Amino acid sequence: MLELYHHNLSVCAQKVRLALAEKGLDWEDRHVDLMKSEHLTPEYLALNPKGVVPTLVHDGTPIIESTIILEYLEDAFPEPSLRPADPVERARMRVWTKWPDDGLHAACGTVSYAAAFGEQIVAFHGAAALEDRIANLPDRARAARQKELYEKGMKASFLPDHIRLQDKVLGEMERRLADHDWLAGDGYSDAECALLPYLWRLERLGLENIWGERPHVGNWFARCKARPSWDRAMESYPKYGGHDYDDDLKSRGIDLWPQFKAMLAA
Ligand SMILES: N[C@@H](CCC(=O)N[C@@H](CS)C(=O)NCC(=O)O)C(=O)O
Repeated sequence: MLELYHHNLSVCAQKVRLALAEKGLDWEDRHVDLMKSEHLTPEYLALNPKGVVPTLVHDGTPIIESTIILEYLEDAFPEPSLRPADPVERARMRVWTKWPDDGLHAACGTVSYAAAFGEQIVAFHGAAALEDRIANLPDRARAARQKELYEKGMKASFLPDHIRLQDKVLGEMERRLADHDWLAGDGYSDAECALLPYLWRLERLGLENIWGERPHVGNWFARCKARPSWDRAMESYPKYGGHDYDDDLKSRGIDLWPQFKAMLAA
């Protein structure tokens, strides 16, 4: 049996949900409410000492780290394969799947917290409970970033570098997709699973203009969204608590693109 401890909006969990959907695997839903700090309970930390989602539990054995979970799913359930057969293309796929672990994920977190999450988490917890939550995060570098984001929001010192990193990855993607249909090999692979959620996050924050002049990325994104896996893993996935982080931005008519655009131009 496969159980996925995850959160509906978590990009890392979305990577795994996409792979599960592409492979046609069924799984039991174990939703971890990050807002309510369920990822920091002793029970969850026993499964995932890093205190993050996702965790895949396969027949009782927990597997952590979304990139490693993607590899695990390939090893445990090889068909249909999400790994190119050719060794060079397989290496290329792994370079793409490494991006989130090499800074893209932290960059996405920064942009998301600055744009929407930070304000929502502060409002939900209040100052004192928030201090506790930050103090309990196992990853201290992440805790320091979150603290600054709660305090400074769009003025956080590392925000410009983090939007620039996302821009750089999109630039690499555009170069590859200019003469290939897929990021690696000749079909949808774990490279797609690993990067699609980051584009969706940018889109949901109203920042899709970041690939406005990158038509090949835009076409690839549209093609990936047209696959049945997208709907199953992403779009029609249930909202927990009845609302999403971007509802607020939309209902308040907030457009953050001009500020991010200025950071990219600086
Ligand atoms: N390297 C980890 C990162 C996991 C991660 O950062 N998950 C986020 C959600 S996307 C999380 O659990 N955040 C909780 C928090 O920041 O307190 C992975 O790829 O699984």
